[in-house]
Amino acid sequence: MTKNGKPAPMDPMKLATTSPQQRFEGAQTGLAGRDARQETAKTQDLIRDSRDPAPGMTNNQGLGISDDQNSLRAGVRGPTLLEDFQYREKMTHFDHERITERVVHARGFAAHGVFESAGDHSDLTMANLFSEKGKQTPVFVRFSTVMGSRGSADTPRDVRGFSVKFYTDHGVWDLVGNNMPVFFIHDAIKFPDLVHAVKPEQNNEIPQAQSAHDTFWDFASLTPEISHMLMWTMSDRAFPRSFSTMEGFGVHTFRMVDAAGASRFVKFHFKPEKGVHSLVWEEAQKMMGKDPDYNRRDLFEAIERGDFPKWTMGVQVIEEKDEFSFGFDILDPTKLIPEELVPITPLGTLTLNRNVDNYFAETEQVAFCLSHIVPGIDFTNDPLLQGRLFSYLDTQLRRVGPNFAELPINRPLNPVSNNQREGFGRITIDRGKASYFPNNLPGPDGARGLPMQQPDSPAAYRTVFERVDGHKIRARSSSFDDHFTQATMFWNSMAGWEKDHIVAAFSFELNQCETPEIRIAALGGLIAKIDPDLAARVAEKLGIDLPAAIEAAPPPAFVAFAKPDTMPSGKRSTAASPALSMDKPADSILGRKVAILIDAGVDGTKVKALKAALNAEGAVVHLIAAHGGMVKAADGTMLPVDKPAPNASSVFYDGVVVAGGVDPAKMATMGLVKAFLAEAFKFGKAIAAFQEASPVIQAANLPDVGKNGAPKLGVFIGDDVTAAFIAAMKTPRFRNRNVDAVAA
Ligand code: HDE
Repeated sequence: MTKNGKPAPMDPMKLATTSPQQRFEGAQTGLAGRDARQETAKTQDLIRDSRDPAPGMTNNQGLGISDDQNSLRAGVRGPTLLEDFQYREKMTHFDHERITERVVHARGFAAHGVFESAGDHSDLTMANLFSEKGKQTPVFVRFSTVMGSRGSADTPRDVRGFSVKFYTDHGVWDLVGNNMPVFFIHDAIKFPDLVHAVKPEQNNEIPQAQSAHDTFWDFASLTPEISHMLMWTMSDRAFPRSFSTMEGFGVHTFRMVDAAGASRFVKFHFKPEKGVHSLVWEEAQKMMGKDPDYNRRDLFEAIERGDFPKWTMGVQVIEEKDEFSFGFDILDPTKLIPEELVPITPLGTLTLNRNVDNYFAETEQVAFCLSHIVPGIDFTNDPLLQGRLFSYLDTQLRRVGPNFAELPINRPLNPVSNNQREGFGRITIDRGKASYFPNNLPGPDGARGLPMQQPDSPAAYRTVFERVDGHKIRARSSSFDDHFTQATMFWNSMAGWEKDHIVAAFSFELNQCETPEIRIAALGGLIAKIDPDLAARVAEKLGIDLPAAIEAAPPPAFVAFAKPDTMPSGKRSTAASPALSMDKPADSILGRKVAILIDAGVDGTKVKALKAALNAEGAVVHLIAAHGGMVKAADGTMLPVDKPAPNASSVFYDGVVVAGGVDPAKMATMGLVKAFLAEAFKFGKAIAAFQEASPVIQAANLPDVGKNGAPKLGVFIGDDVTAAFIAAMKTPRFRNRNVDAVAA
């Protein structure tokens, strides 16, 4: 351990000169007697190697630096000398600091954690991380937006990446998923088109991180397979309240394989402990300006204060005999399997418990590849999955370089041994003469012929034995030709307010398009085929005649489908799947944020009691005043202000309490306070006020809220509002307010 209590970093020289086997064995020694959590902490440290910083400044060659503030000059007012190797090393290193940003998912945020198996799942898979109850496997999880560049905001309307790197005993497994269970397209060959369409337009690089523009909707209106995914991206799922309140999905159908070689189809799921909650669009828009780092800050702070985000990881299991019984093709990535049809089998818990030490070294350099797989998991012939298998390795070779797997964040914890050699930035010092297989020369330790293939090892990978035959053909299976059934199912599964938000989203997006024909094509060619009510409501907001739009819509782009001999049997169903709706109350207020508005002369005892009660429930409480520093309470105690009002914003909080001050009438005249309350009301949040602060609520003019608040509307005024307020915070939003009347 170092002085500050952090585990001592590994010695870089030791890392370079010890073999992976030695490193691995080193990691295993001294573990006896420790509990599983310590063991995971230890393995997490292996992912954490860094240079031990020396107290004295040196250059990259270890040369001591006497003055880092002045360049070497010819005379104090003269030119800088070319001889200044110290300046040149520092500046050229700086000039090379950036690596290319990811072509999609450029903006990301990640944390370390652990997966703990809930039991022995060897009946399903031989993947060793699921082999026994309590078994812990270190993980690194990166969340991301898709469209925006690295410097964009956290809360645009977009899909969120949910990538999990499991450092298993049998190698690294990357499950590179999203927060939505389906995708825009069937075939990876269309991915560059999709991404070009949604990214900023090529003539002017506008707009950033938005799908609300001509090129995206032009592409979408000609691509009917997109319709189900559009329903997800037009819903509030597209701006999660927190990374810890969003679901994760593997999207494709994968396989799990047991030790006997038997395989089953699976869909991976992560269910958040805190429930699924999202922002609303106006809130998300405001946040992009007020705190573009909202989601990443929330995750970082939660982990720092020990509120570790958790998900239950599970799988939907489909026996091979049931492959064709769903009415859609389970290899089609635009389809989900309703949880009501195939419930989720829980496998264990994913917990994030440690922030990165260095964003670049870890979050930026982490290289996820769908092809990083472990024994017990296998791929299917989903054409999107097959295409991704190629793209991820290719992109990491370009972005991070051929030795990306040697970086601490990407290295497996178990030994690596093969004949791959050299390339930019090679860290391993490969010893001995032979770098080929087979060989019969002695290696560094005298043994001959290493490394050997491992035909009998349970740690060695074997692809599932599957017979595949067919014509060489550029065509899609006819079992992929149903584009609308599940889009309609999604619409049917939504609560009234969720439908309202989807209508508003389609309308907003299409009204942003500059070319009228694109609006007509999307409405008549796509939305009209999902649901007539949805289409009529969007048509009204666009000011377009629906029957005329249906008439005028261009045909979709040509796609070759095979003749319908591969159609699975089973009934297509648009019946609602309740699991898709977010209209559910929360079990707790863990991690929820509350603003308490205070002014000089406030009842400090009541404020402290309320804060303590909220903290006890796991909520985060900020005291907000007109200024920073301290506020003097009525009893003379000083209350520290967490945020001055101009730096805070109602949209950052899930609930607000007006505690008031000696002069509520003064507070009632403050525009910032009124705006704070109006926004909280508009976005359906719980609101409360101490009795003495009721004039402030009156002055905010919240529709239908009388003198004593309006409990049904989620507004409470009284001497003790604590219990009512906490209960109200579990209602994600109060939808019964007349929000159209609120100017916010
Ligand atoms: Fe990706 N995707 N993708 N994608 N994807 C990338 O890899 C790609 C797809 C996803 O946190 C890239 O390292 C193709 C589906 C996530 O670092 C790239 C296709 C799903 C991340 C790439 C897809 C995803 C990526 C860009 C169509 C959900 C962020 C940078 C066949 C199941 C990973 C990189 C991270 C990143 C290609 C479609 C999720 C270019 C070709 C479907 C979460 O390789």
